Amino acid sequence: MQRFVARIEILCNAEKRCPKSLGYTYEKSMDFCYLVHGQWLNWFTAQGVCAGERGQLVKVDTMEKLIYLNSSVTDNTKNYWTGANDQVIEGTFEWRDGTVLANDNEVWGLNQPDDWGGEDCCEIKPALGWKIQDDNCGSTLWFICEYVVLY
Ligand SMILES: [Ca+2]
Ligand SMILES: [Ca+2]
Repeated sequence: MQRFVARIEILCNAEKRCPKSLGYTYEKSMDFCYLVHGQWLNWFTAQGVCAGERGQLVKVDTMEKLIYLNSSVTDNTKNYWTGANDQVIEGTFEWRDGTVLANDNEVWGLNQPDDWGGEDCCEIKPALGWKIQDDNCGSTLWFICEYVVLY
């Protein structure tokens, strides 16, 4: 019973734990805490910035979350790093938590992923219908961090 009560308290505090002082926004419907960074960084450096904020590059594995993010990322001239990458196994895109982004997930843009010229990191690309594609990890893009509540 003690453990159950503690768990409920932590869940209720998820919003409170979202670091709004760093500029993060909390979206209650998805229990989602995120920040769009307007800095041009390669994927690795961007992931490091997110980790420094106790987060990770954003996980966007549902259309609901992609559409929500697109409504808050209004600059359609920028592409935005997400966490998915196939650096470990070519063609298998994983998020930071080890889950896989299936190649038939509807968040992928048309004809993506295509590994064009060796692309291992995924971005949200407005010019591609606001969907996801793989890009060169060394490209410098804006990026989105997701705060991870550690239970
Ligand atoms: Ca690749
Ligand atoms: Ca691509």
